[in-house]
Amino acid sequence: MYAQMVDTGQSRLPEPAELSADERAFQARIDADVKIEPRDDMPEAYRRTLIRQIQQHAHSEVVGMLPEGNWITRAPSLQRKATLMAKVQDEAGHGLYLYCAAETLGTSRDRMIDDLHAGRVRYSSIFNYPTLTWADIGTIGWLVDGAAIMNQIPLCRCSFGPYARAMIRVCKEESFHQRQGFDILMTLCRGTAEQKAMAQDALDRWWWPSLMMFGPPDAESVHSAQSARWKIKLLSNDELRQRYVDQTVPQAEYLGLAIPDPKLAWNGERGHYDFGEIDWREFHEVLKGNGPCNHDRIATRIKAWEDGAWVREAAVAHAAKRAARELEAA
Ligand code: FAQ
Repeated sequence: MYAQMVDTGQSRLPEPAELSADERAFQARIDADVKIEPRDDMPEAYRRTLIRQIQQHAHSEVVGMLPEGNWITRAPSLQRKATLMAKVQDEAGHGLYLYCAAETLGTSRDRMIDDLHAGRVRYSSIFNYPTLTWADIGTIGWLVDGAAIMNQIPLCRCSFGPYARAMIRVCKEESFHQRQGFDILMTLCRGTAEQKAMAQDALDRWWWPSLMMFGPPDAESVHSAQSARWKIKLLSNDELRQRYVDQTVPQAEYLGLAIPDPKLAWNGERGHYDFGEIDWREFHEVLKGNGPCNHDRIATRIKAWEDGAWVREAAVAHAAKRAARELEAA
């Protein structure tokens, strides 16, 4: 039995001798890089950790449509509008794959949505910030999708099969999103002084929240040790954040924009950029629901869900009629 497997949320991991035979056998499969599939036997804590993370990820994709959707009617050209619409639709698709992946673990879409609306589960902190100008749309593509790709590429190799497979397609699409964002910023940075200032202002507001996307520092990350052992997390929050800074700084230089961090400096000894202290109080406030847009985001999602009830009811009624017709024909 797996009953003794420790839950996540504790820093000390059990020694191999403390694990039951089933737990040791499960860990051996993980260590041998065998993918875990939905019908496989698995510890309850592994299942719960994945449901938590995958549904948080799914909710992030769907709530993440809101700040960008806000600009579809105001995109500066037909081409930009078409591209942004395609991107926002892609995010809905990512939510769909992820909800499906979570459902294979025994939860339901209705339950996950209910938990989101009741504030019982999280979505990424980044989507609680407002999109004030068109440059914010470029910056979300460049920085937010850039951070999402950095985090998700390792997830393509994570131990749970449906999550790993979903991530392959998601990462391909995120890569296109990142390029469309960078392209918007290139246009603005090569434009008038006012356009360049708009791009700099957007970078100033989104830089620090994008670093927070990777989660708390490793020393304070409650789930990391166990998730790493189970190969749900292949790189730590801090490792991914460092890689992201190293990758993004030259891109900002190419755009001619300044990263808003006076402590940012190349450290030749480490072979990485040093960067300033993140304001973790702000992160925790956003997680507590006190970010600039938390209330608005959830209220908008609830309204969309309620307004769409008739579509779901019609689909169910249609499926029932079709099933009845097929039964009659049989
Ligand atoms: N926001 O112990 P850890 C995207 C919570 S997709 C909110 O380190 P873990 C696409 C964490 O849940 C972006 N909460 O946790 C797009 C936990 O609380 P809990 C989403 C956060 O799970 C682009 C607590 O803090 N990506 O952007 C955040 O091991 C553009 C302790 O943290 C994913 O979800 C945060 N930033 O590591 C869409 C990727 N960070 O649950 C539209 C998959 C931490 O105990 C437009 N997820 N927390 O109540 C992951 O890789 C992990 O879950 C982490 C957190 C790395 C996010």
